[in-house]
Amino acid sequence: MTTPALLPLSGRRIPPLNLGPPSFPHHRATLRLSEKFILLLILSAFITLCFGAFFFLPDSSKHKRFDLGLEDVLIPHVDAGKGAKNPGVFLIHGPDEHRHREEEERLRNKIRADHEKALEEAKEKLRKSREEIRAEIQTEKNKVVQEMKIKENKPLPPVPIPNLVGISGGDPEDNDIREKREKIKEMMKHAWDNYRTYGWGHNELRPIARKGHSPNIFGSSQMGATIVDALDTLYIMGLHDEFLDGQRWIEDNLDFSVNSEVSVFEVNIRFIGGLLAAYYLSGEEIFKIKAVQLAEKLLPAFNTPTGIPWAMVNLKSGVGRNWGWASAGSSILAEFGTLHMEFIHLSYLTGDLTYYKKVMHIRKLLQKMDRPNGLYPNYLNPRTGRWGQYHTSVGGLGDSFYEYLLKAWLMSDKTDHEARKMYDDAIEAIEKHLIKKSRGGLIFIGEWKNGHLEKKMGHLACFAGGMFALGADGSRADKAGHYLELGAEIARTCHESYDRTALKLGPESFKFDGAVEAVAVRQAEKYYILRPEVIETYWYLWRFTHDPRYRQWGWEAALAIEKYCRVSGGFSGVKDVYSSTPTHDDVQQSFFLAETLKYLYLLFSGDDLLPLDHWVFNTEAHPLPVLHLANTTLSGNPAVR
Ligand code: DMJ
Repeated sequence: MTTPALLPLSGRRIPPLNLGPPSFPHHRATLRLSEKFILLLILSAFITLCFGAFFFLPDSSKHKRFDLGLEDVLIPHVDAGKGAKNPGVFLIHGPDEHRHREEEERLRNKIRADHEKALEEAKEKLRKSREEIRAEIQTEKNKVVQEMKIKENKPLPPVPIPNLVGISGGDPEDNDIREKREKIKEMMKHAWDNYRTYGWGHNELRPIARKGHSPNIFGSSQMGATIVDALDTLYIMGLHDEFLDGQRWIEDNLDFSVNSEVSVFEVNIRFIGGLLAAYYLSGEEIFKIKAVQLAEKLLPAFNTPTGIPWAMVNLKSGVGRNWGWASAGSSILAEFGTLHMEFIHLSYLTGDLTYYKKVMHIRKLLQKMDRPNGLYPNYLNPRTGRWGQYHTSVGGLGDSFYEYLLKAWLMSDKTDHEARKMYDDAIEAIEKHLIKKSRGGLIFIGEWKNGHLEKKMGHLACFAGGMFALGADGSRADKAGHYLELGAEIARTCHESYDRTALKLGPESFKFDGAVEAVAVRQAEKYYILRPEVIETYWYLWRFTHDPRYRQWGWEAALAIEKYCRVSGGFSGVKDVYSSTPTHDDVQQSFFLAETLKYLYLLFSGDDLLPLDHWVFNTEAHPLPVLHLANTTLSGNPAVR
């Protein structure tokens, strides 16, 4: 869970994209191709000639020499040494000479015939009209495209679909709760319908300008990020027409063969995660096929000296690189450490262990490394395999790495003990060095920078309340109660960060400095961009405790979003949560539909909707089923047994 959308990127410009079905070169390009084609033919005739000549040339090692212009032929003769002035080379006459002349003649004729044939073919091509040549080229190209399509749409091997429990329902018995849930559904409709009207196919929506929007994490192409991210929320809310609409767009338009440089992490959590969840919920093969096609496009990012992937990859060329702002050319912990869940599912569904191996390689590498104070720094150089700056955080740049360790264990039906141990060790170190109590009694998670604790907590770090609660069961030394309590404390602190603002919406980050507690100080930290983490934590705490305060806090947040972020063209972030007259940032983030509204909907649903012992939510709130597999063998999948 990082904030690359908000961080400066090295400003390389990306050329505009050519979308839609595979395109063919326009007229001028085709003419150039035909000319090249003719030249090639002539060249091939020439090469044939040379090849023939070369093939039948005398072998110099044996001093064989054909002088095609002479009557006499000089060839070696094994018996011809005695009395010779020049041993090894003799003039040959008689029956031998006759046989050699015949042989020579035969070879000459063959070379001549081959040569003439090649020239004839070239002339034949030259006689053809430009149109005919163009048509031939086109036919060849169509054939190649056709073959590629057949390959791309090849059905994937059938695998046993895990037990899918609770993909609908969750109707609350209580009237008041049912009404609240309906209200959240209406908010989802408002966000979706406006995106449908004004931003369809674009990655996100500008609800005030009423047009499409695309942050740089999705590159320069229109990949319909909001559609893919929103699908499973639409599904569980029972918005089936909208779901089908999205499915049709994906079938007809979602194309990954584009010259676009995207964030590997963001595309993984939003697109692959979204497509996999949509596949599991609906059973529609197209989502699985698209997820696998996209994953193939991400794989070149792993071609680094260490196997730690680049942050970005060009989907067409496969060229990868890192963010310009990252310490010493490093990759980011929360990015390369947040691939595990999706990649394990890809291996499960395809029977191809490539994905599994990529993420396990990352894990093994991290396991071997020294960690200052037991903490994982946020930066790792993919060329040298060394840590960059010693900055550790449970918020941006670090967050979802810890989340995925815990969820790898849960998703493996609690058999991936290695992941659980790494999680437990990491959390112990975090608790020791990063988690503190403020003067006013609020528990917060600070950030560790070069041996110094910064008493600042990001909105992103608020997800950790839910993570601690989720990881309580199964924790070391019977500390379940402790971790559930810690989760509740984080939820309380994050609620305070909302409650101490004019809009009752939380700032991007807040400080604990002297008299200042849970409040943003710098102007640049006062915005709220429809983020989900605090509501996510309320939901997990609700599921584990059923304490009504979490529903109450969630409802407060929903009302504030409705009041200050809703505009007639959708929902927008706000620039200053401490100002009672908010200015909008005019972006409806795709995670608002994927996460914020989904967690709110689940908060007002019964626990039978997507129960946590059967489903694990990826960091973008896309539910993936628990796989009942052995830790390292993926033995549930017959294709890889
Ligand atoms: C989401 O894309 C994911 O939750 C990610 O892990 C972090 N940031 C956003 C939401 O704030």
